[in-house]
Amino acid sequence: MRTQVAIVGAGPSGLLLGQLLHRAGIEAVIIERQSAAHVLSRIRAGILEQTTVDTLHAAGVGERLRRESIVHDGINIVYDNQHHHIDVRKLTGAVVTAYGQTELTRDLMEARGAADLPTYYEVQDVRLEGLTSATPLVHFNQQGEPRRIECDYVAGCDGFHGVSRRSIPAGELREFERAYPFGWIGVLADVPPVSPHAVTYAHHARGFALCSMRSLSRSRYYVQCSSSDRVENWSDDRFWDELSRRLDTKTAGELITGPSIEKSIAPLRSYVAEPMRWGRLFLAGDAAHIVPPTGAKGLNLAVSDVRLLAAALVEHYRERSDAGIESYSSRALSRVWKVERFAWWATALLHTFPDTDDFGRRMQEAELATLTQLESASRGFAEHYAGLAF
Ligand code: RFL
Ligand code: PHB
Repeated sequence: MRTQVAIVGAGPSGLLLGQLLHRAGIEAVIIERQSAAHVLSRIRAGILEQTTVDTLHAAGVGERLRRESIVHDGINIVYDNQHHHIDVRKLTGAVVTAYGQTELTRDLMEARGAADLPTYYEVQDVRLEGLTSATPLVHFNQQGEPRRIECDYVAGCDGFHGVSRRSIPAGELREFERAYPFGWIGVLADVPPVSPHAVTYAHHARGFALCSMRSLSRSRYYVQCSSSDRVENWSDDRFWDELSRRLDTKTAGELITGPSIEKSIAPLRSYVAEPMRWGRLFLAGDAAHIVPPTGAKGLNLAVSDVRLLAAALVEHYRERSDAGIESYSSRALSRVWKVERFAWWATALLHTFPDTDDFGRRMQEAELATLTQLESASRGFAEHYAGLAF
């Protein structure tokens, strides 16, 4: 088959790119390694920046988001048994929105289905060819049948473990990485969130903890755990007990617990691949970069890449100008690195590191006090949390 843009991966990056291209009259085919049900079963992000929300509205998929999301004026920071509020709206004029990645993905899948756009799920053996030629090819198998897409461009939206980034020769790619000596164990439960009007980030000697939500009756909680830990080691009782110990007494007293409906461990990593374009292959979202989830930035960064990429492709097809294509990688990376810095800094601020000495611990406490007591520091945090301008 032939199309203009072949998109590898039907996560939020690939589906949003498909939707933006469709609205601009550009043809795209999406291929995805997993089933649609599997993609929808992955519990991940929950917090959207204003520009992400605006992009979803502009893409015509904002209706349910408008109805069901929860708008937050700010966030809470807990340490030393004290509860602080950073009023993001007052400090920046912007709000943040709680809406699950699962719901956003479902909205995009439904829009794609309603427009009858081609998506191939459960594909295998994806191979990219001719990426520096005028006619790249994407080979794959579906139900044992070999298939091939001829296209003008390939969008690698296939996440950190995808095939796209690995299709760039090693000598052409520079990789930057930082692994952290811990992960997060997350629990989803049908209980009302302990703080429905703001996500709560807690720093504690026992480790970081986070209280978030998917709706007014569904909560998402995380606690820092060892990177070699296993879900089987965490009964629901152990999880709720550990979470309570890391919160301030008042918040812990208000916590409503219940049976988990999902429990998983995520490793924490910072990673950037440069450049984000090689010939006619573009990388977008987690295929090009990973941030630790502390700043709630991964999905938002994926959306900002896709916005830039869609605009570059529209410029190419409508105006016959490749200026956007030529500058895609450098423009995307300039935003990526600032967000990487914020996520790395927030991770260092809020977690307990196994090898930190007494001096390091005092520095962390002083930094938390500065952040919550000095308005210029709170404002800097709020500006990053609400999302950097394009
Ligand atoms: P995805 O979501 O990984 O989707 C990639 C898709 O590509 C498919 N794929 C292939 N398809 C075809 N052929 C191949 N060879 C393929 N290889 C892979 C995969 O099956 C998959 O469907 O990447 P995408 O679209 O770039 O989206 C990125 C986001 O998913 C990610 O950045 C966020 O979830 C990160 N994140 C958060 N981001 C936020 O903005 N706010 C948050 O609050 C937030 N919380 C989180 C997070 C990530 C977490 N985990 C699990 C790492 C919380 C957690 C715990
Ligand atoms: C989430 O709701 O899953 C979530 C919220 C804030 C974060 C990370 C994850 O920083």
